[in-house]
Amino acid sequence: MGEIFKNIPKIQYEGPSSKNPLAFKFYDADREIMGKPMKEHLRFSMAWWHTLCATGADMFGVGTADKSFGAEVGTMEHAKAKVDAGFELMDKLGIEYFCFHDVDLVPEADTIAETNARLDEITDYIKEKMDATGKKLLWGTANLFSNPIYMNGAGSTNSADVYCFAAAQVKKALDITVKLGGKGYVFWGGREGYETLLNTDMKFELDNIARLMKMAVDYGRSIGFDGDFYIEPKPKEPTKHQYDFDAAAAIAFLKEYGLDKDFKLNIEANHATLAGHTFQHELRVSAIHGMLGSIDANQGDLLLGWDTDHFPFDVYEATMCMYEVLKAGGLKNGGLNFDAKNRRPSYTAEDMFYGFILGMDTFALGLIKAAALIEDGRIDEFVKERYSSFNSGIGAKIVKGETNLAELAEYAEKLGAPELPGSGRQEYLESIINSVLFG
Ligand code: XUL
Ligand code: CO
Repeated sequence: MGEIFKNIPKIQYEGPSSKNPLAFKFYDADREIMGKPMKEHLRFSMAWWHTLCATGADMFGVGTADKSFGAEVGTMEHAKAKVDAGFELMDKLGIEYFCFHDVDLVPEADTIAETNARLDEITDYIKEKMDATGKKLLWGTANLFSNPIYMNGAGSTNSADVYCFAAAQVKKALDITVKLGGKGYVFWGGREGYETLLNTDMKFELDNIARLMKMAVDYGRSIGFDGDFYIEPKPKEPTKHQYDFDAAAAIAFLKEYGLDKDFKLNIEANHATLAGHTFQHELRVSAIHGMLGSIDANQGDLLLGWDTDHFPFDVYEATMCMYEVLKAGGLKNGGLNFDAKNRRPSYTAEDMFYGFILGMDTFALGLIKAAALIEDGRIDEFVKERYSSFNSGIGAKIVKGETNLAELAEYAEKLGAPELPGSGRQEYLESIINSVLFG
């Protein structure tokens, strides 16, 4: 197969003053930030589904982008053409990782046996390309939401037969993830939830989802999967209420069912805002539980109420994301997966590259600015100082667990009334952010 993106050169770093649309302005892969090259902090990944499959079709119209890559859509030739296109795109952008759902790779057949045979064939082809180029699989997953059989969920379905079909897909997706050396396996429960409690046994569904995950862990470990399992929280869409609503709900679920040793979270920016949280909030919740695993790097449109999956553009958000990542000690097995797509009117091949250049530059800037914020130190210092009343005296006794309610009540009575707790200084802190970002 010859070159697919013929008018796109290898994208180079040209620096902030460059006006070349096909160049990086901020992403300089080998530049060291806090002792590590940018590319190792960021571990960018291409999402097979948006990049190689999605054409921009929506509820009101067909696709606008041609993703046939010179082959007939729905054939194995097309599946291979997508591999060729994906590896060329990763090479031209200097992206080292990719992620997929099983059915992103091949057209789903009428039987699971035939689909699996197709997956064997395509992953042989992908593996050859990986060996030749050094590209790596960040994570794999099974699509347990598109097929009509999953209308009532997969792990949460009311049908034992459908549950087994889901199990078969998870098993195969794990097989190919291991075959391709992936260090992550994602569960995104788009249809694991309910439309109405009038027909739903919530406890039973939660138990069954946990059983499926437990079996996935047992199977994965038995075939040598030594990476992380991830839950990717999302509050709604397509299902009205999804059980993995947000990071806190997902962590509570994992702990309740004893899955927290094998699972971490894959936090998606657009899912965070759909849950009524900031991206940073979801990252912080994950990090404080030691469960910040990987990130789906995108951005929602806050004026729209759904998962728009924009390529990231908001440097403030990217900065606070990378601030959390740096503070958490980095992403180990995880990375920044662009679960992002071009807008429907941006339908050309060039637009695909502009999307990634935008996202990669936004996160490069975020990384540079997050490191600058940490090195500046004023925010950390303020937060430390804000809780300093717990460093000594009665505060230290509380933290050490060396007191009780009666002693604290006696202390309060003696005090009469405490002073106000000190200004939160939000506006001052926000202006530090601006001066570090733009100073
Ligand atoms: C859907 C979504 C998924 C997951 C993988 O909102 O984010 O593509 O990332 O299933
Ligand atoms: Co996602």
